[in-house]
Amino acid sequence: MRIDILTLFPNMFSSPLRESILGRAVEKGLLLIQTINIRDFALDKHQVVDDAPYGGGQGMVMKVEPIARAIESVKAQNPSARIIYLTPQGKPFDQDLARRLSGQSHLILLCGRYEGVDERVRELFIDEEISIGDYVLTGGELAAMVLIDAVSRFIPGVLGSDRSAEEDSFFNSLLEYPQYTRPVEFKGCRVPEVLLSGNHSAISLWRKREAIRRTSLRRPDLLAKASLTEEEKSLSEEALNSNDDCGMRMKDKNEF
Ligand code: 4FV
Repeated sequence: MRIDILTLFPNMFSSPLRESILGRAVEKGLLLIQTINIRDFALDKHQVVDDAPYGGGQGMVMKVEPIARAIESVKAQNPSARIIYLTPQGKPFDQDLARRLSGQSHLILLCGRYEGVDERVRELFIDEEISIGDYVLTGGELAAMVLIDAVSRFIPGVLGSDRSAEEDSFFNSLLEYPQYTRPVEFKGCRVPEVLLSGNHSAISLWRKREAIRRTSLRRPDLLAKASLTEEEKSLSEEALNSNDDCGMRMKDKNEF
């Protein structure tokens, strides 16, 4: 996948895209990421990229011309590239949207700053607006990184050969089941016996039940979206009444 990032702060992307899984994906050529500084497309002597809002009000607005030139420079190379603007006014980003975007060959991500971009950028150029959450960031750059990370995991070869993003949390929109590794006992908390049993059908049943229980306790909104089989539905009732969470006995946390 090719991703062009339009930003006023290209250096923000250097290290996150050089480390670990994403860094290796770039090295392996599975991800072609280019940052483009919008200020390079402000042709006046002072390379001005923002201005005061018409109608008054606080803050500044990003000017349409530098952004238009930057977008046209990339679209000239590939007219079919899909342009995404990261904004709190966009559709909520989630695993399904990440999976869908991973089917695109070329994304252009526009990162806003200040109060955002001139409305004509949206009207003339933007294909899709996406929000990573209902809070206000200082810029769209971190949102772009979140999107790149989540989408890249669906690209074959980005996750280790045996791993596919299809097995993750939110697979079937359920939260993940509890994970354990050595030591088998810590501060009186012992790994659930079933996980030590080697009985794989019992283990997957336990994991399914735990995923449903955790989802129904923490994110009932997700459970409503999950397509559960009758057996799974009965599991959720049963799961709600059982609880072998060692920590739970220690202190009540998280379940609100
Ligand atoms: C944001 C979000 C976000 C708004 C004003 C940048 C900031 C500033 N982007 N999901 N939440 N953007 O807060 O995507 O221009």
